[in-house]
Amino acid sequence: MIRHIAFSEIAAIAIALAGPVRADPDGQMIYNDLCASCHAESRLGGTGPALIPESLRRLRGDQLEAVIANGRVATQMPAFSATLSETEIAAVAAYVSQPLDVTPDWRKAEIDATRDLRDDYVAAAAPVFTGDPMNVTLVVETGDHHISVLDGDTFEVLDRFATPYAVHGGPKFSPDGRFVFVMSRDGWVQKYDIWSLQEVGRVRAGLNSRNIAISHDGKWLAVANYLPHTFTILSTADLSVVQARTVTAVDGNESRVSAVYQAPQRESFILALKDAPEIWEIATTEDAGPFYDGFVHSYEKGMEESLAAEEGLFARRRIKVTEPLDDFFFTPDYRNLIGTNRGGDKGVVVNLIVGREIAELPLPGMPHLGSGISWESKGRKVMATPHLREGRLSVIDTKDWSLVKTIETMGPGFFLRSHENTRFVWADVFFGPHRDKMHIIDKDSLDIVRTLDPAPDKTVAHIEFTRDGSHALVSIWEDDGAVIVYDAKTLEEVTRLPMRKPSGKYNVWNKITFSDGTSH
Ligand code: DHE
Repeated sequence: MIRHIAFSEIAAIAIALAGPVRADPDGQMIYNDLCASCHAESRLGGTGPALIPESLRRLRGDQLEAVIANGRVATQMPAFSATLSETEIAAVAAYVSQPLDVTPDWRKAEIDATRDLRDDYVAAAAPVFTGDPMNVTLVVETGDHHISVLDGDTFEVLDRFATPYAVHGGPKFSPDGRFVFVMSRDGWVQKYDIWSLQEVGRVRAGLNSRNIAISHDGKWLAVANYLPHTFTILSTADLSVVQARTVTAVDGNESRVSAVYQAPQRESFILALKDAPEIWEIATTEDAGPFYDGFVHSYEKGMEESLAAEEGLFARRRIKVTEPLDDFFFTPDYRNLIGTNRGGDKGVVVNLIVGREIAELPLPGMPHLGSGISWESKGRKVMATPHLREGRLSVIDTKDWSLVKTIETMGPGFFLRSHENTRFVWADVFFGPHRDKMHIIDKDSLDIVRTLDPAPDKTVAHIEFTRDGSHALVSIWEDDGAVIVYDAKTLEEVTRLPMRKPSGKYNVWNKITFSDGTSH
């Protein structure tokens, strides 16, 4: 007699023939066992950085797996290749790449709870070093998350202090040049006293942040956040939270903030909204009236009510644009900004006084307007921007917005710098086979007059000048890197200071005076 075999029996036989079943490794379980003690079970970071897609996006291809397998030099991150199999590493990588189920609240209470003011901080009555405090230059060393404080005359390292993990963007100085504020991609803001050479404290103002800006009077610090969709305003005095404001566009949807800038003459902050065709201006003065006159006309009919101007300190003004704009360059008078669209193929000029777009420029190849600088060239004010996807610099007349010249370079660059006391503009070649080159451009002829080759096969990038413009400091952007000091006139090397993957460098005087030739 033939017996009918049930499907479950067939499945059982098939499994038995195939041998023992291997369950897929559980990434979350491994994470909780091995990673959570440093990165927190919430994945929002602890002694280690946050492990969420917003902060991991910069690791491309299999870089995330490679970090888990091999660890990170000069950090507490160990190598797990001996403990975990390749599939287990892949499972952990997949787990931390998933968005959080719920974005935690990160408002005043949560932020204030992270505020950590140093007990051992003593405010010095005068600088504790003999050099010129206005000629101090900070070097961000991303190799081991430190900042070196350099005397700009002797190039002596006055102090080297630990920063939060992954500092990004320019540190911001108080208007008197005494304090500096530094921000990390995980949203930590650190306050450091240059006179005392001591950290004052830190606070976590966002979960994933972009940059910071200080108000014209030095009282407030704005933090642009991707996560949550807020900008945070801190008191610079004690890092307490004044506001953590959700960024809600006219259509009711929330937006990330891709950057915040100080507009000193306007006594305001300008916010670039990543996901909405709006720019926000936030007053940093009680007397916010004049900024808000006459802007409602630039909005579509029927929206006036939701756009009604706010008044007083931190009043918001919305400026409507055709599409979301990122990465701003400001003219030195802060009347106009140039932003780029998502496609990265054009620049849009927005006049901040009338609150609308006034011109469009063809800028294909992803202009990096945030690195744009301006200078006087043959009697006219020009600005130049590198392009992240093309080996060229676009030079634009800031009066009529015409393209003055396209300077062909040896590859796409990231940063530009000049100074009022030099004839030259320095431009790096950040990407591609010529990343070890540095172009020197004549401010008037707009020709490349020299190409430096200071460290063959190494990335050479980002430039800063001393206060008087006599020397230019350039990073060899490598783990065993250096800052090279050049005589800005002869273009000869003066000295080389060993540093751990130095990135940006920031001179106190050039920054607080908005020196011509620095990006803001
Ligand atoms: Fe930056 C400044 C945005 C990737 C190093 N970067 C800025 C600013 C913005 C910005 C909006 C101006 C803020 C300020 O200084 O207040 N950066 C972006 C991006 O959107 C981009 C392309 C992608 C991202 O992941 O955020 C990006 N930036 C990088 C890097 O990969 C760099 C080279 C290495 C790093 O540290 O992450 C880098 N960005 C810098 C530096 C500055 C900066 C050093 C300050 C330059 C200055 O001279 O002021």
